[in-house]
Amino acid sequence: MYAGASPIALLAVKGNITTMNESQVFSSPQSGKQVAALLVASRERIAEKALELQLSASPGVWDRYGEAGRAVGKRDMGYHLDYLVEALRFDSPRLFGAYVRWLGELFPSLNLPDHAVGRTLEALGLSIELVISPESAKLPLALIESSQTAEEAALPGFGEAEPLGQDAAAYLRALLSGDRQGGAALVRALYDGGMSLKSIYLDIFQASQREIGRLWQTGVISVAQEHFCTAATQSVIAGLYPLIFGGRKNGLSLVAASVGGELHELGIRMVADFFELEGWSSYFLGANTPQAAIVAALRDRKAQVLCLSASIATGLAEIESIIGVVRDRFSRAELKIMVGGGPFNVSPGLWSRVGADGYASDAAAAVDEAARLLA
Ligand code: B12
Repeated sequence: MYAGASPIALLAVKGNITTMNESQVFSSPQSGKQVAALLVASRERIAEKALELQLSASPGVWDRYGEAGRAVGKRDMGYHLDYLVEALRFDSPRLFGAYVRWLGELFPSLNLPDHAVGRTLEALGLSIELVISPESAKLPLALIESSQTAEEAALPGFGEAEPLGQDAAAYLRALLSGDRQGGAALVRALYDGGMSLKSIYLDIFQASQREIGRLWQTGVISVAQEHFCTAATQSVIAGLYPLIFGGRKNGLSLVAASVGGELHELGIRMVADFFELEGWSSYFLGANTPQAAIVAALRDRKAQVLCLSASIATGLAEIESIIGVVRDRFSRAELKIMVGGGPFNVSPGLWSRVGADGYASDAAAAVDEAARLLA
């Protein structure tokens, strides 16, 4: 799709378009948040222009993809821009670096050549410069450039999976062959054989879900298989609930949710279940939860802790927003707010920049962090 777009061709195209847009005047913003707002306001134009640059730089290459290919190309440019915006908004070059690394793993499965990521970012950078002015574009261009350094490329990206243990591999094999009962039986056998529920969650469910992500990203399994496996694991987890719920309570209560727009819910569900195992009363709201519902739940449950999850960086602004809303209604002394999920795992310190009190990399660490915050 991107083959044939040479940097020289892109520069030539840039020359033409710069002349066309010279009349645009924007102020020169200081902060990442301000530049992010400019990019959001011009999202459509930037995506359109970036695609145009790519098409002009490689004439003929895109013809075979037709209008549908053009629409997909523009949509994807929008996604790249969204990640850049979040990295700017939260002052996290690491976030965009991880995204670019993730693209590098995704593109080969779409049969795109090695240089496709670089060319895509180049077109995006030029387009930003043209649409929002060279002065305002300095920060995003620096971010794009830094995302391609060898140092960034060596850091972990999104969704990287650890090598699977034997049991997790067997569980995943069962699910990928469509055998949900087999997967459930295997988990039951592991439990009866002495594996703790926490190990089952982290070493079997979490490990296999992350591997599923990698298999989807690299084009090995279909979206249907990913959906099936996720649904199957949710039902296997539900089968374990008699072992988890109904134990002694410690009088503490938490609300756990994925924020609006965020459809991933298994990670935050696991977090809620680990609290439950430690005697907390958990109130798990699932995916895509509206702000008002979170506030109401906190009030009804008299919760001491709120756990918010984001698996994709585009949920970060919503996390920051709901934290602001909650802070207006509950004092820091009465409620602690914790965040977690993929973006927080790849970008150290991001948790504090969205306004949270704490963060943990997995469900086990989440319970410890809550205890530390309440102590
Ligand atoms: C299943 C899945 C989906 C399902 C989710 C269904 C569901 N009911 O949950 C569906 C199909 C909806 C989905 C959609 C998408 N997905 Co998806 N998905 C996954 C997958 C394969 C598994 C998620 C999961 O269950 N993980 C297992 C849990 C246990 O891990 P976890 O979430 O990290 O949670 C642990 C910790 O992070 C931490 N934690 C999590 N939350 C919190 C909160 C607090 C407070 C604390 C303290 C800790 C904490 O504790 C958890 C337990 O230990 C992941 C792969 C992966 N690596 O996770 C991709 C993945 C997250 N998805 C990905 C993508 C790209 C998407 C889509 C954009 C795809 C698309 N083009 O539409 C959409 C986005 C939808 C949206 N708006 O949210 C990418 C994200 C990469 C990136 N660049 O950001 C991943 C990484 C896949 C990949 N390898 O490429 N997805």
